[in-house]
Amino acid sequence: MFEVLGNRFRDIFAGIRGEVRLTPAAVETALREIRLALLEADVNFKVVKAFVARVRERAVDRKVLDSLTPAQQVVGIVRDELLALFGKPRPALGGAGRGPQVVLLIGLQGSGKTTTAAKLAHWLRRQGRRPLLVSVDIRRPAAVEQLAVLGSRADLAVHDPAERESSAERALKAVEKARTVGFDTVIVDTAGRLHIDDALMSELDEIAAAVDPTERLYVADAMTGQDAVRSAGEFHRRADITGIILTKMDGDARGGAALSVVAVVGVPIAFSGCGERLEDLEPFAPDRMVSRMLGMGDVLTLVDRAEQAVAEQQEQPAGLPAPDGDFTLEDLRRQLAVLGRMGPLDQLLGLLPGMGSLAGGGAEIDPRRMVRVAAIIDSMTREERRRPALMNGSRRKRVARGSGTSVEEVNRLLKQFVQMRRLLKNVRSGARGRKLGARGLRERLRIPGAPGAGY
Ligand SMILES: Nc1nc2c(ncn2[C@@H]2O[C@H](COP(=O)(O)OP(=O)(O)OP(=O)(O)O)[C@@H](O)[C@H]2O)c(=O)[nH]1
Ligand SMILES: [Mg+2]
Repeated sequence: MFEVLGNRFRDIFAGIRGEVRLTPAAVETALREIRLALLEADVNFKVVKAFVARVRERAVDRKVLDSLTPAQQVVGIVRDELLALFGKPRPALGGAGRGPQVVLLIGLQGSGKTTTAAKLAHWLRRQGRRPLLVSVDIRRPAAVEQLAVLGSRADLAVHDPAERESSAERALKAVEKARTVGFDTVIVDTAGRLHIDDALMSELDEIAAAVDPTERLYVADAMTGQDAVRSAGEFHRRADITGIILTKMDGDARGGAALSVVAVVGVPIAFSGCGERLEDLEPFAPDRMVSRMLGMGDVLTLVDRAEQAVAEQQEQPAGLPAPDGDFTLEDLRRQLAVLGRMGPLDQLLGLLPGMGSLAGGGAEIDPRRMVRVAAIIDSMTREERRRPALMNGSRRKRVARGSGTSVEEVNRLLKQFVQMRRLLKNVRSGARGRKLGARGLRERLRIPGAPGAGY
């Protein structure tokens, strides 16, 4: 997400870091590069033009000029203006009125409506809400079933009557059911079309007339860049939308749709989808997007995800701390479980400041290897996990047999664990942690299961 821009901005800011004063010439050079970077990222050209003009106007303002270093000044202005591109922040979902809230998801074929419907229900449930899903896509034979399968896999309620009814009837019955059973939100997944045409519009009109939606969210595939912006705009002209959900942000290195759509269409982005899993939907957070874009990482997102993963973990309490309060294999085991819930490691690395460039460097963790490491730890006794020094030859053999791995693998894990623990001690004491930097940390802290870690 935003890798292209992130890299370019980093270079641009590095280029002016050495300047003592921000001369008009230096400003112009930076602006030219910013303009190119945005165009390369597939940002709408009118948006780019206005953006550059605003940054120029502010960058030559003398008062600001003297109080900051040139690089800081430009970063600050670019940051503000990028934020402005996303418009005013909006609540992820509009507040509920009387009766169940109805969220209509609309968009072109394959944009991710059905996936997003399930993700949204999952997200709402996490907020303590009671969502009900309904597909009104009666055109494509497998569409209704697709949502039913997604829903049942995650134990989400889906309204799926056997009767043959029109789209509007299906939606209306779902809302009635929500009212009687006590669901507070109905998410309506609609049929996609290749183009926005009259048939689509009249079908949506009918559904909207039947259920009076609180939100009409346009689901757009971010990977289609300016096409997504155009279709959202066209749609908004024909029928008002209240928000946009940008999907497949994970596959969109450029970010052109995200940066243009609010300015062009005039409707805020409500959520962004960044993967195929249910968890991969986030309320759109402009400030996080911008810090990610500026190569400053996104520690907030990382912390949130970590907290969420920990909260979800339904394991028994950690037990007593190890005798010396040290990092133990039990801690490592818990961390593996948490990591597994947080998503692919390369994605997570991208969220850490300075780690962005590493993320593309093949730091993927093979989940199967992580499973083996977990199996090894699981095969140890509690005492062994807390005092790995107990692991003599015969214990290692037993654990290898019990976990279906080999003695070599057990040896390797124990060795890495000792290294990890040493490193953590250093980091905690603060002596080396600061100096080590991202690369040093990664080299030293070989995460079990990562390539090059020997597993
Ligand atoms: N990588 C990635 N894939 C996604 C995301 N959202 C949806 N997809 C994938 O996009 C494809 C289409 O998703 P659907 O949810 O079926 O799209 P739809 O809009 O309901 O499609 P129609 O009902 O045919 O109009 C599926 O393979 C999804 O897994 C996302 O955020 N990231
Ligand atoms: Mg669908």
